[in-house]
Amino acid sequence: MNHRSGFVNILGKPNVGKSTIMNALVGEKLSIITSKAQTTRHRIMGIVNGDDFQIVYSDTPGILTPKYKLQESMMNFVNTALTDADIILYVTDVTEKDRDDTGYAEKIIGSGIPVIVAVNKIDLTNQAELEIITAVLREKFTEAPVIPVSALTGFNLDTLLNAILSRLPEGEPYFPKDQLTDRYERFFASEIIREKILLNYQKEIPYSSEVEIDSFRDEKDLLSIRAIVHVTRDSQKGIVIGHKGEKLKLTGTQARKDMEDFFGKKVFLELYVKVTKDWRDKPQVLKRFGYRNNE
Ligand SMILES: Nc1nc2c(ncn2[C@@H]2O[C@H](COP(=O)(O)OP(=O)(O)OP(=O)(O)O)[C@@H](O)[C@H]2O)c(=O)[nH]1
Ligand SMILES: [Mg+2]
Repeated sequence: MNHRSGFVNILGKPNVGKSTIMNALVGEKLSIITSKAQTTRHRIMGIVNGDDFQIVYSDTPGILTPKYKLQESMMNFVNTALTDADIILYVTDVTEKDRDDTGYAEKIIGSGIPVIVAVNKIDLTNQAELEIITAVLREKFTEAPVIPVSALTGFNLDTLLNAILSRLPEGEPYFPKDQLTDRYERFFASEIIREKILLNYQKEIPYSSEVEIDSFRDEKDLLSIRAIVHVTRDSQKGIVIGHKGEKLKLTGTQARKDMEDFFGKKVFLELYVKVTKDWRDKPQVLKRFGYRNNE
């Protein structure tokens, strides 16, 4: 049989479990996961190889109506992913209420690209409810298989994988077969820190924070990393640092432990907090942080 290969772009509203699904399908924690919406801000590739296939997944930010430039850039990642997919894996979950207040499902259907719909988090519902949800989706996505899954328990991910494989176009691999992702170590280091910020802080702090890796030195037995947490306003700096620096210290310790697992090495991590006023709306700063905007 000929070799097959293609881009499977994972799209859907925030918090439905896109990143959890990609990590489960790839078998590595490439994307950070939290219970807060808008955890993913970039497009992150995860590559899975078989003897006769290569699947290039792209995890993307959740679809939303942008309110500031950072979110515009997040939606640019989504829009590109809509145009360069061989297969769109549209993820929804059993708790998503208004299934399409952005009108994006229509855009996906109208793209003419083969779609697979995954209904995630079925561990949170029962058969009767699930049947109602899938019926509504089948009515909307008439050409697409609608596959109930639980990324958390792994339930039915094999069916999802088979649906992907059966639609994968013929072609040579796009990436070397030992390559796992398109991102560098620095990116994963910054994301691991951001995950802990999402976890440890409430209200606007997670949405106002960005992590920049200031230096990343690989010293044989030790990774030495210095990172800056950028916040948008003066008042946020103290909150991030916390009383006697305890909160930032906790965040750093948690991040360091995860990094040691991820990189398989001892890590020395220094964290600083800096106010970079309104960074979320400044094109030059956003560019430095790895976001693109259509200007
Ligand atoms: N119960 C249950 N929870 C899940 C499942 N899959 C993901 N979650 C949880 O749902 C939350 C969101 O998961 P993510 O994978 O970060 O969702 P996302 O769609 O990537 O979210 P954004 O990046 O914000 O767009 C996390 O708390 C996950 O643990 C599932 O199958 N069952
Ligand atoms: Mg995500």
